[in-house]
Amino acid sequence: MAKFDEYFLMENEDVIHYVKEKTSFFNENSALLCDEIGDGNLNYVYRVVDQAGDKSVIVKQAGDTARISDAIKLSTNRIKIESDILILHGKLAKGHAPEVYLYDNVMNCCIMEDLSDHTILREALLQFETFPKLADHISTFMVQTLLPTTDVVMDHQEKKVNVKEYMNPELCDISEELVYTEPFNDYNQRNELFEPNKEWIVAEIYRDDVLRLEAAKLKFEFMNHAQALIHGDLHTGSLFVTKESTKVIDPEFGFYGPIGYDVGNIIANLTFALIHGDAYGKEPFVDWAENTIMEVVDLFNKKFTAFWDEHVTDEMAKEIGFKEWYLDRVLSDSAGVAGLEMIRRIVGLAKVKDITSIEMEAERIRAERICLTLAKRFIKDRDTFRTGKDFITALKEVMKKY
Ligand code: SR1
Ligand code: MG
Repeated sequence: MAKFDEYFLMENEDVIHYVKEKTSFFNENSALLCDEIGDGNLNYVYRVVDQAGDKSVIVKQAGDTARISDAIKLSTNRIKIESDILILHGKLAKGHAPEVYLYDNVMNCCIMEDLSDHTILREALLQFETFPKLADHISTFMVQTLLPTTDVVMDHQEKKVNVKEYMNPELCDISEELVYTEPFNDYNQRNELFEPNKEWIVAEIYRDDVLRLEAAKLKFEFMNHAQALIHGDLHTGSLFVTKESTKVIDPEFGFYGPIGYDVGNIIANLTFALIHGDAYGKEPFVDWAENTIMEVVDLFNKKFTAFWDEHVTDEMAKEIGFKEWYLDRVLSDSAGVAGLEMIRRIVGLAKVKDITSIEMEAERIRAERICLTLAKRFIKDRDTFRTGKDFITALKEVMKKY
């Protein structure tokens, strides 16, 4: 039996042989180097580089447990979902997804374009770098990948086939637990609270009955609203950027869910970057982040409306007022999800560096309290957030309070 006819978790050397055997990307005799470069929670990511030339590829392989914990058992099928969605995103939002060269359902891996001329957005934001085209790019990406996969635009029978195709029960379960449940009750006892904020969080999050009820409503929205094929994990660690280009990676959490899940994740993670900038007194960066959040929401609204007008196919969706009603719901969900993401990244297991890297204790206490207070408003008052200004006004009011 040939080496790659049966699944095993590869080491660096295996990955080099694998790429040579499965592709003609490199010359037969090229001296290749391979490094594990992944810092994600679930998969193993390798970069294979030709030492002589400037060619390189990325190999991503799924293990049967999460990279961060053997206790989290996962189906290796997630790489199929990821590859399929990346290919679809490449078609729907041209230039905003890496090219997939090969998907392998035996080794549960895919080989894709190396984006090493780009940097991970979260890392760049932590250095207070700014990206003038980010809001334009990410709003285009969301509208062009989300709306075409809804019943508004797509043939309804094909859409139902897609809903089945993209069932992603195990990864959805991670989000249902980590985003929608544990931050509110710690029932799996794996939340990690920043000690100086512990009592405050217990009082403000665990003991807020109204908040927990609204989170429960949003949880069932996430599980039961097969609205569009969403990315499912659209945070700043899933974006690769240069000043001129934005590429979206890692759609392994993709499934048919509410559009607001993607929009809300972007809003929340840009807010983390802003709060991090504020903690370090980086005013120009904070101004840029504020404008970017505002533009993301406003451009999303504008492009969503234009795309709808041009592409709507469902006869009832053409009724006067329906588009506005539908978009209002998307925006409420987006605000609600932004709030949930902000709570879970501070209270729950999976944190973000934007907050954990704040070294001065007083600043971290303040940053967490700003995020959590704002998050509660996003969730409880989610029906009042419609424009970029609505989000930024709330943010400024909360920041002033602390
Ligand atoms: C166990 S996975 C933890 C988190 O990492 C992923 O990027 C998702 O955001 C998930 O919730
Ligand atoms: Mg990821």
